[in-house]
Amino acid sequence: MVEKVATAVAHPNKAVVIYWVKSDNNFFLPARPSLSMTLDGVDQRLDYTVTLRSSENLTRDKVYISGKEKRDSTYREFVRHLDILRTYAHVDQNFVVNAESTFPVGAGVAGSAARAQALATAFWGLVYGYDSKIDRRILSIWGRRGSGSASRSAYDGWVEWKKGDRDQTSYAIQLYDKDYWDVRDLVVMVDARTKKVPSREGMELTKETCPKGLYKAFAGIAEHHIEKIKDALSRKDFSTLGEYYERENSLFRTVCLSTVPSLDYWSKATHNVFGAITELQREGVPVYGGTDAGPNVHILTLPKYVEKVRKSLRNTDGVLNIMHCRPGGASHLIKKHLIVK
Ligand code: 2P0
Repeated sequence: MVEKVATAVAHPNKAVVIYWVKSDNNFFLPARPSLSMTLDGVDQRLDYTVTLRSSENLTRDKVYISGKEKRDSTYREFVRHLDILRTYAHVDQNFVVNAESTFPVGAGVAGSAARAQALATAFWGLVYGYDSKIDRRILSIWGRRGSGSASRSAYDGWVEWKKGDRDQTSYAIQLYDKDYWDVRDLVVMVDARTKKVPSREGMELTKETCPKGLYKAFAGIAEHHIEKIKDALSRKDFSTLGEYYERENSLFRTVCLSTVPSLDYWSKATHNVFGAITELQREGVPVYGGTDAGPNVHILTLPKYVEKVRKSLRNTDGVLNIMHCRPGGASHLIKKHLIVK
């Protein structure tokens, strides 16, 4: 067998309509549809890069992150995802994975989405070749099996993940490309550490313990929120986009707080940042706040307000730094491979 190599880059995404809880834990089918903006950094790239190398002599997969061999949960996640990809593509060889990221994974921006989509895209390149026409629907499905939110990072710009009811019907579609509307996401970092309860575990807890009526209402309203946001996107109506982003965020927080034990992902600094957002809103600045399953805050705003928002947040207690993001690109293959040293 010939040794083959492929490398892909993928970006994280920020949900404005949130994925939280799986209806199927094997296929990673979501209990509600979601909608996101793929992210890239304005001052610093948000790239997750994966090089996949097949080799005749390997008796098992090997995983290197930034050149260091892993045998921990990250390794197990890569192998679990590779096993699924091998089944889809009828491949039975082992791989060396070499991965690196230009941003901290597990701490504020959806690193798992970028990681799983980079692996899915690299796998495509390795199996079908760089000249093949990429089928984004398949990449979305392949990414989803690694991490649900990775289904959305197959595309640039604004993306909707249809929840579907089986493996082949749960995938994302692109609504608008990254150049359609220059919305900015200021990721206000208040804690760079990995989150207390990982999303996957948190979702399971919610599924088991959140009052059924509350979760049902949260799941049931997603479609309506998606329709409202799609309409806002079509008209580039920022205040409606922001309004529904904030509604989603407060419902998500209610669901997390109503989980047992309560999932309070916020820290004192998170509250301070939301206080600063309220102040800015009072001054008429178009800013809307939300979080992922962690304490860092994603502030949506428009380019001309970025400096004002940054300035006011610099004086907010507990703010470590602010990552300035804009709509980012789709996952893609590159020819500059990472080398295992
Ligand atoms: C989202 N999150 O829609 C929401 C917002 C966290 C809060 O998607 O178990 O890392 O790998 O499918 O994709 C985080 O979930 O979880 C997530 P798995 P994932 O972006």
